[in-house]
Amino acid sequence: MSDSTSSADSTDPERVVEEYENQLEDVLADVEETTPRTDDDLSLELAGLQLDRRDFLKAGAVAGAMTGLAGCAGSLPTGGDGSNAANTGSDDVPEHRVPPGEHDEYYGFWSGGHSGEIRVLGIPSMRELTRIPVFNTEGARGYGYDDQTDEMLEEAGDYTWGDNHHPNLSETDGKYDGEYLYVNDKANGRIARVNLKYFETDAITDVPNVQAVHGTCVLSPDTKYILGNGEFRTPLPNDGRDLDNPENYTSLLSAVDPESMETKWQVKVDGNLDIIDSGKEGRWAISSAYNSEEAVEIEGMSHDDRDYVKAFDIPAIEQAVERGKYEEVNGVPIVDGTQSSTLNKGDRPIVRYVPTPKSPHCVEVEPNGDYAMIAGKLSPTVTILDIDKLGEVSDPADAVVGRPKVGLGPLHTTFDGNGHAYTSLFIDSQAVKWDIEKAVEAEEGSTDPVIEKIDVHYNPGHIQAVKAMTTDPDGEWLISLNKLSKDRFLPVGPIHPDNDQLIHIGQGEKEMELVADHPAYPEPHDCVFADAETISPATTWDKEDYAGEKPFVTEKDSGVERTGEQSVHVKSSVKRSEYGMSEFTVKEGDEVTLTVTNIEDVRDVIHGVAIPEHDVNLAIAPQDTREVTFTADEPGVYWIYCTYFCSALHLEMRSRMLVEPRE
Ligand code: K7E
Ligand code: CUA
Repeated sequence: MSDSTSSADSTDPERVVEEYENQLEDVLADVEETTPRTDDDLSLELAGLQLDRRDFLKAGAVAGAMTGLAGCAGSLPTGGDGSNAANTGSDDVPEHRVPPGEHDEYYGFWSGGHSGEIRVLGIPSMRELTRIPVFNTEGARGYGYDDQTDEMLEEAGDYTWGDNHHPNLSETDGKYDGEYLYVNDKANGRIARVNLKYFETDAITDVPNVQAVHGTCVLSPDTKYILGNGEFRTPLPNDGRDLDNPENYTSLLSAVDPESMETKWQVKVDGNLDIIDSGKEGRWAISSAYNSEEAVEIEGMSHDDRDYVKAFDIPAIEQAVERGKYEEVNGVPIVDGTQSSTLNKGDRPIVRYVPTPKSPHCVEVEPNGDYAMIAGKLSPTVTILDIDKLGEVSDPADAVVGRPKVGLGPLHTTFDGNGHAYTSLFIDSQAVKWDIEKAVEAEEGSTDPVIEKIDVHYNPGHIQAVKAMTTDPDGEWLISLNKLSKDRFLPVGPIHPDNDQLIHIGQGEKEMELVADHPAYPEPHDCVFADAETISPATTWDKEDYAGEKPFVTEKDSGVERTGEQSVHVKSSVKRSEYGMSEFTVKEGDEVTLTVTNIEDVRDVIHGVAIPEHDVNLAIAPQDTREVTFTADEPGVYWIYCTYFCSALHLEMRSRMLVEPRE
């Protein structure tokens, strides 16, 4: 096979690298030409730490590469022989394939990006177990088709899609409690909750006053809030004022109550907020941020050499809210956390602005809760923030205690619980493993803490080791969530799958080894893992969980009740292989509410209700009830059939809806 048009053809690794380097040099030359600066401009003195000029020029080039080159850069395939083979087969890599009939050790919850769904994988096998629709509608589960989920989506803005990036598991005492998963919608500024008893989305909140909820975390250790970063700066309120006065735009951090899903308070800050993670003690939440320039175009956004990470002092913010020091916009108290705010003067500022090299991407707090790692993105470094020092130092810059140089395009960091950090390098298409304490001791920009690098395919975003976001990670497995797959799989047209790669790290004392490639439907960003025992999904529904909201329809209850001149309520049970009624009659123009209960209590016997030409599609698990309301607007005979293959008589499992002409 040959491909003469694509410069991304990675079958010739040397050509790819050569081309990439040429392009990088071109960008470098551009940067030198178009932005003449003095050495003083380029040296960053932060907490006594310095980066050299070359790093920043390279970082400038990276900015171009992130948009221009990344897609065609790629990197060397693994193995010096240029083959695409993974380094499997080494003796100290445990079996990652799980034999038929056996279960995985971990649940992995993957964000689905702009597919709007959460995907559930078994780890280490990477087998996809199910998908949980969140912001999208989904036929197989009837999600968005029954009245309850349809209304939930409607009340959350009635958008047809979402873009979820950051799944977070609920915690009690700093441990995953297996109850809920929370996830952001970057597209429409929402946060959703997935109930892990039923693996079903049960609440979505449209967060007021923000567009683009991006970074999201729960406040450790007890999920007091779900914290969401409003990434895009907008006028406040965004009602037509200040259209072209960007200096009046603002970004907000929102705190959402995990039970009521109401937004309790918001904090406005300078610059754009990006990603967030919580310390382990419930006091600090740390956000990366870019565009301290507050520009509205790309050149301006990355003009300055520094940005500010925001460290939110949650109890101090709560106190400001209690004392009434806020303005209320659209029903939410908004506290002023900008640099000039009076709430940031005095001895307990509510937001600390920590200077970092420009445009950092992610923040991850390591398992001990001592340090937050801020990946440089445009700088080849990771900034290490000492979390305890945030409340002690008078100059927040003094909370920076390390800045190792790890490689080009550092985006996200993860941990094995044995003192090592692993950072994804978007430009280098590598994962780099480094020693945390060594990095704190080393000089700024030192490469000494770097232990090892491994190539990934291609261009990684998030990187996650098993349970890395807990106080007690397991090590062993690491996943690199790569944005591009290029030629790694059979071609499937121009929209390629992503490539999630499984890497063995053991307890961090061995070499990283690439174990498996897994194509992923676009576009996962992040994932989170829990021990299999942590999650206890129901195998059938408990009707008490919907008592008072929906009836439980038995065979005897099945029937048609006229509720108005033009409305009927049809109730039906369903079991193998029959509906409670083999037919029912309504009148043309009737609004029909159809309530169906699956009266079986055997696990995995699901029944469906599909009514052709009426867009009716229910999926009903054992002991569950679903309702749908629709209009029977054309007289005629309509066959109702079951969509789930439930028994040998599944095909014969039918009912008829007879729609009588209205006289
Ligand atoms: Cu880096 Cu939205 Cu977490 Cu994507 S974000 S990669
Ligand atoms: Cu019930 Cu098929």
